[in-house]
Amino acid sequence: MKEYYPNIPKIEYEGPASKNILAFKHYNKDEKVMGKRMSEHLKFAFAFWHGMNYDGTDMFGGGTYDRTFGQKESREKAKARINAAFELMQKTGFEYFCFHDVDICEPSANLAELKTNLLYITDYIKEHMAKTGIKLAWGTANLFGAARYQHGAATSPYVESYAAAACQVKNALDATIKMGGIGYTFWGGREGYDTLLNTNMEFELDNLARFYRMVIDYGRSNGFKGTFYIEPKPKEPTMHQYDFDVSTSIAFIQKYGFESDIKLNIEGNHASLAGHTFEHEIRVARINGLLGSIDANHAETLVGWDTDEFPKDVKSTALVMYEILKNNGLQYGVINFDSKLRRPSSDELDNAIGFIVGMDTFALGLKLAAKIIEDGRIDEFVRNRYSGFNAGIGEKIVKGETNLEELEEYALSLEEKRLPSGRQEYLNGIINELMFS
Ligand code: XLS
Ligand code: NI
Ligand code: NI
Repeated sequence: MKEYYPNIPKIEYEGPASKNILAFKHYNKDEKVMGKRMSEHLKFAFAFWHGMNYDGTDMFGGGTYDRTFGQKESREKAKARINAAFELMQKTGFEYFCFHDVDICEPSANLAELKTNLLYITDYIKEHMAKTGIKLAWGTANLFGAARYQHGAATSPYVESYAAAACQVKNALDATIKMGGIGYTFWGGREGYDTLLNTNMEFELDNLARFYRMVIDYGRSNGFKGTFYIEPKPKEPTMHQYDFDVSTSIAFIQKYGFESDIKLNIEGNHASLAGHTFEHEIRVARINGLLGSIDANHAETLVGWDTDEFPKDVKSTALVMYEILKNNGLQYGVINFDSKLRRPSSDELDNAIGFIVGMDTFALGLKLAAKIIEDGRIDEFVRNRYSGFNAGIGEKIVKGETNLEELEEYALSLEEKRLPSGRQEYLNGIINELMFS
């Protein structure tokens, strides 16, 4: 078979001293961290859309990066893209991938063609999966690119758009089931509004829930045992998106009773767009038992939109991996990479390097998170901070054995005193110390 990336060798672990950019310095897949292999902690999934399709186009100009794979727009090009993707995944060591329906096949003039194209290309992908052992993490449908979704898909005021979305999701879910995916993602790119002046929010949300119910029922009755995920994002492309952040999405999941089927797929860049840290969003999902999967792309926070960068901030990945370790791993998902090329990064090596550096950043984060937990000072500090609730009146509060009268009596018996320090300076110092020890 033709080699698409002759300049990219199989990426091996060479250790921290290596100066070879086409090598892992920290991601050593068989190395054990807290009793588990790195590759079990870090189930990396390769995202097709930016990984193989994005060509650098932005609001101000066209593509800068060659995504033709030596072909003209056609089925041959779609197949070449799949060949190239599997070559890149094998060379960089990805064990999973994820896709939008439209990413993996040639452009389709209508829904019927998309269905046919998807059936064809998924047969083709399955051959690659069988040969390489690479697995499907999750699939999804692109319900935001086509003009038919200009007012939304499952929240559109138009039945035609709603039905089209149902058709596309049915076929994308069939494709996911066919390729053995462990998840299916709902990302509501156009599920929201641009102005409340033309929007019946209550009706749109009820309709969205009816949509998800139909998708879940269809999936379950067709053998899908995996997890459905909502991927929260507050805005872009719409002014306000209904899956604003993890808390908002949990309220939706709970209101409509989807707890046993839907969990969250949390993206770092979407967290910052919502005014949160990545670790905050994961914490909220984790403490509510709804952590599903991770979309690991990172924000360039100063620009204020979804840049979908490769992860490069070790402190952030450490705090993310800390949450994941506290969750006993991602029980229902993977860490997908949506590492979009920078528009000026127009060389074929840049894509591979983005993935390598992203994986290394997560490996460093994992090691640092393990150190934080093994060191124990931060966890101990947090435990001690709440120790007043372990005995006496505090314990009675926790057990629900007290009331306002008793608390008033207790409060009135106290002398005003200075409270202990929150010690952020000390705690951040510990992280720096562990990072460089
Ligand atoms: C866009 C989203 C999208 C989802 C999958 O902002 O991140 O790429 O991950 O539809
Ligand atoms: Ni995403
Ligand atoms: Ni995104």
